[in-house]
Amino acid sequence: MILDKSLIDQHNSQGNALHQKKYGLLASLLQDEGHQVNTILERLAAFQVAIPSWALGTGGTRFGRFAGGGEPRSLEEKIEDVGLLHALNQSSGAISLHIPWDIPQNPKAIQQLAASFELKFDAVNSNTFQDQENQDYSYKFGSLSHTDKAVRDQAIAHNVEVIRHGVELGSKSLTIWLSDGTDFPGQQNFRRSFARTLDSFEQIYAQLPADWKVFIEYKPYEPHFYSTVVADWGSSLLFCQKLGEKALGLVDLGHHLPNTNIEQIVSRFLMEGKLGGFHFNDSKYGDDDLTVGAMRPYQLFLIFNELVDGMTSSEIKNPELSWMIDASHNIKDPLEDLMQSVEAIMMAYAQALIIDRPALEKAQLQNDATLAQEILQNAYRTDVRPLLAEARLQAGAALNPVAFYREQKIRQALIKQRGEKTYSTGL
Ligand code: AOS
Ligand code: ZN
Ligand code: ZN
Ligand code: ZN
Repeated sequence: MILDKSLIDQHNSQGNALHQKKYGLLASLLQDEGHQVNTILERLAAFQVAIPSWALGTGGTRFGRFAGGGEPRSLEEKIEDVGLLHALNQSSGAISLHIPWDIPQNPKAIQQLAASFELKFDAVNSNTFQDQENQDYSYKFGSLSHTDKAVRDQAIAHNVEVIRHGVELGSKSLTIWLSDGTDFPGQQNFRRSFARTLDSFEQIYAQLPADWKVFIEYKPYEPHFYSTVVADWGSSLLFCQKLGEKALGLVDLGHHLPNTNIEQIVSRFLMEGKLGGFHFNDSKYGDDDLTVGAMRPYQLFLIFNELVDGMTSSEIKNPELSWMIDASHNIKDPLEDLMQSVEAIMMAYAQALIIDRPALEKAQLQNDATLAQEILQNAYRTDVRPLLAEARLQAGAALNPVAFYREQKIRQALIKQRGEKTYSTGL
């Protein structure tokens, strides 16, 4: 589905008077506070969040899945959906693929299609958490950590194949989320599982092209309920440190036990130059994979506070980050959900950009906890949405992407084109 840009212009001119009122007020307040509004707008415009191919269809749970209608039926249609998102917000200029769900049959054509929407390929994801057809060995008892070398070799070969697909498309990184773990105490020896996994990681690492990175994602439980090999940021960092400079940690916001201080983890990774990127989502209980900002927007802001501090401090030497969403749920229109997620991420970023950092540092040195909180919350409680809207307006995107999407009845058009009962591959 190709969007007629003049429809966006029409939408924008209808909303422009109200927007200018809100934006003018905010811009002048920020200016008075000493912020360079144009610099903030430039940074927002440059910020791009990758969309996961598996979030374009409705997800599901082990209890069922409800098809949303008009879901993409192929890799091409997934790219078209992300292209549509990007046209609406100009902030979703990348897609993160998953192998084997997204094997490109004709990589050249796929690359051209993505380029026609100005999309790049972010990290490619491997999958050894499911058994695939025509596969020799099962991953029931693990993959890269398996006790049997033949199973490990098969999982290593899969990851190498994923790198090969990524190279064909111009991706520069591999994300490994290793589901391996145990369900019962005593089932495996922790130390030996770690050693076998490290050996497998090393073999994959050896196959990375010179300009590639590998992201090691951690998760404390699920699908296994007693232990996970890469359970936490400590394990991820350990693997990364042993592997070398191309190996970096990946923080999925849903992969922490309740009330974990994620912003401090982010700070630690940055301090070591070992933060690779994010899987943004939100949750109340566990790996809920809900819309970013739906539950804990303040936590997201505190994470961005660390990120902006890390990106602007000369003491931090961390490679450029991969900003990705990882979402999956049953009830929303996936495209609307992703627009909301991108907006929430941008909001947290914008709020972190307007923190009065010199004043915060001073308050910290003086141990003035009250003032430090005032400074953080002053930024957090600023409604920065007009800034995001202005950045979109200047980039030719829609002032209000969700409203535009509904006005234009885009989902209805997709259903007409693709059918009511479509199932996109994914979780
Ligand atoms: C699983 O819980 C992880 O979050 C993965 O990053 C991700 O959901 C998966 O790789 C998508 O297939
Ligand atoms: Zn994830
Ligand atoms: Zn998650
Ligand atoms: Zn997850």
